[in-house]
Amino acid sequence: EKEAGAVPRVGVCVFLVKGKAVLLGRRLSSIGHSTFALPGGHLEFGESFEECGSRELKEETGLDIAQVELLTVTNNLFLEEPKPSHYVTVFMRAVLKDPQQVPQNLEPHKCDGWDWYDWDNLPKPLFWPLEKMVQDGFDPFPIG
Ligand code: 8DG
Ligand code: MG
Ligand code: MG
Repeated sequence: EKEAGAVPRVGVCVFLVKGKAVLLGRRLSSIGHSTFALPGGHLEFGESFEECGSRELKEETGLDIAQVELLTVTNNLFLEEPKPSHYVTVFMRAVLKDPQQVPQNLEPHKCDGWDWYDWDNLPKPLFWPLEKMVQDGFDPFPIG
C-alpha cells in the first residue's frame, strides 16, 4: 500500500536503564495508543541520534541523560493507522546523569506518565515495535 506523498520518518527512542529497569510510559498518541513505550520522538534536521535522544528525554521527562549510545535500528510499518506511517526507529541506550533525578510527565497529552519497570516484569501491552524486540530476545542492558 502506497500513500501519495508519504515518506518514511526517523524515530529515535531511548532505553534509559537503571539497574535492571527501563523507563516506560503509556502512550496517548494515536499510534500505539494506551501501549507502553520508550521515551523518544522524531529526528530533527541536522541532529545526531545522541542529540535527538537527549532532547526528547528532556522534553518528555525533564531528565538529563548520559552515556547515550546506539543499540539498533528497526523498520516499522503502521499502514493500518488512520494516517498510514512508516518509521525507521533508532534505539539508543542511556543512563541518568544524576541517579537521583525523578521523571516528570511534561507532555501529558502524549503520555499517561513515566515509571521504571523491571526488564523481567514489563507492563502490558507494550507498543508493538518494542514487543517485537522483546519477543526476539533483544537485551538493552550493557554486558557485565
Ligand atoms: P516529537 O513531536 O516530539 O518529535 O514526536 P513524538 O510525539 O515524541 O513522537 P513519538 O510518537 O513518541 O515517536 C516517533 C515515532 O517513533 C513513533 O511514532 C513510532 C516510533 N517508535 C517506535 N518505537 C517507539 C517507542 O518505543 N517509543 C517512541 N516514543 N517512539 C517509538 O517504533
Ligand atoms: Mg517527543
Ligand atoms: Mg515521544
